[in-house]
Amino acid sequence: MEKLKALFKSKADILSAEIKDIIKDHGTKKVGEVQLAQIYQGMRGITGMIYETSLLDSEEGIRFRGFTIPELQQKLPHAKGGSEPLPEGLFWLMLTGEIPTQEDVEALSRDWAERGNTIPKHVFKTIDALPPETHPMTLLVVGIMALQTESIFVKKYAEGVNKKDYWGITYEDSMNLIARMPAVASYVYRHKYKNGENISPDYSLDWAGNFAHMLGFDQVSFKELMRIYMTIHADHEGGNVSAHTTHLVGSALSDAYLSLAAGMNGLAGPLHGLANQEVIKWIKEMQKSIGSETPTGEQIAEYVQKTLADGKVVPGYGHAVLRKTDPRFTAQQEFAKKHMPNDPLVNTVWKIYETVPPILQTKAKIKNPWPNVDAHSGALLVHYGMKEYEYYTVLFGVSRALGVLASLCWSRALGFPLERPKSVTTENVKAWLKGEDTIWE
Ligand code: CMX
Repeated sequence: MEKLKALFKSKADILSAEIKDIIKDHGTKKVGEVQLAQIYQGMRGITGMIYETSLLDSEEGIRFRGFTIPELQQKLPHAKGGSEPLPEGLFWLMLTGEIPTQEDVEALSRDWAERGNTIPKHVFKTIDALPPETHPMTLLVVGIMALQTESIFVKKYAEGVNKKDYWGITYEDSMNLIARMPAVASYVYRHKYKNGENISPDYSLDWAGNFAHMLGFDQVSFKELMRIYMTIHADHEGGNVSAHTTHLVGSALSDAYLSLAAGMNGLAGPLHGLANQEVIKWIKEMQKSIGSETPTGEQIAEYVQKTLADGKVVPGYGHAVLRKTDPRFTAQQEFAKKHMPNDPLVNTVWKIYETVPPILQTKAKIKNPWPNVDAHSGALLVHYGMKEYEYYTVLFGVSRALGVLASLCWSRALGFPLERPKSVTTENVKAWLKGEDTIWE
């Protein structure tokens, strides 16, 4: 058994035993109260799941196994000559809780390169069969679904596998799927925007570097961008739509392919990952409406007011949990300061950052006026010439696969059961308010 798999199993066995004791000794402890409004309003603030790979603090943002993004930039191994963390290292960390060595990460790069090299032809044919106007996220999901023919979990389950072994076949499916995501995602890009002229993989590169290469962007700093991009978008604890959906669908013992595809469909919503395309679309529309590529703060403020008056959201701003500037936004801003400080679109993103929060702060109902991860990413991509903004969520998706599939491995290793919360009707609520229904008591 390879080192990562064996280490994961040993960690999972320890945690599994600890969880059994926690439930035995403390399983009846109350962990909070739920208000009626929370049930109607998207279950905000209700803790309802265990998710080991990352944890979100509303003030300081995401920590992956306790490490902040700046800490990951410092501690995770880098590519030769680079300074951004390799996403392979983050995956290792999420799966084991340990920072890997350079050697570990290089071995994982090679492992993913080998696994990524074998994609059946029908996957590409299935993508080809869809009409040209198909959204790239739909193409990605269709590609993942077509890959499901390769699921080891499905084959072993049909043969009658012992439930103690679910973890291993979920791990194999997850590793294979992650390894193949860059090839499928870059196929989607080249198919839709570059006349189907595909670029052969260069498996001497790391996972993100090879992805950049297959997309057709071979600049050294674009590869660095992909490394940090794939790292910071990977995970955001368990309750966000893509993570929670993957977890929920996986709890039915749907394999990694089915579960990730479901999560990706959630990521494709404009209030979640699709916001990254919406940000650039919104900026382009603003520039057009104002008649300037470099609008002033006042012009931006006026356009924001118009967006709000039209009953639309300002994309890239606000968050269900965060209450400060998203550190993933800050990481991208730092990258831009280093690589493209004078880029006009990037400068506009920074001007929007100065302008939008004070306006949103005046709207009491908006709980977080600060930018999230999606407010910055598009401008970085445009800088390198990737202007097809409908594609941006696919990049987010490739990265998100790392976190949600690492978590899926944990869920199977810890033997988590089918997820099945209770729901009630408003008739129940009304009857309960009148004292005629005791459904919660
Ligand atoms: N612009 C305008 N209105 C906003 C807003 C924004 N950026 N953010 C929140 N609001 C509004 C909400 O629509 C809601 O209005 P209603 O009561 O009329 O429905 C109200 O403020 C309260 O919302 P909230 O409690 O502050 O935020 P939610 O937890 O309900 O929603 C989010 C969070 C992200 C969906 C919301 O802030 C939003 O729509 N932002 C813009 C879209 C976006 O950037 N999404 C990406 C998030 C990151 C990611 O997952 O990729």
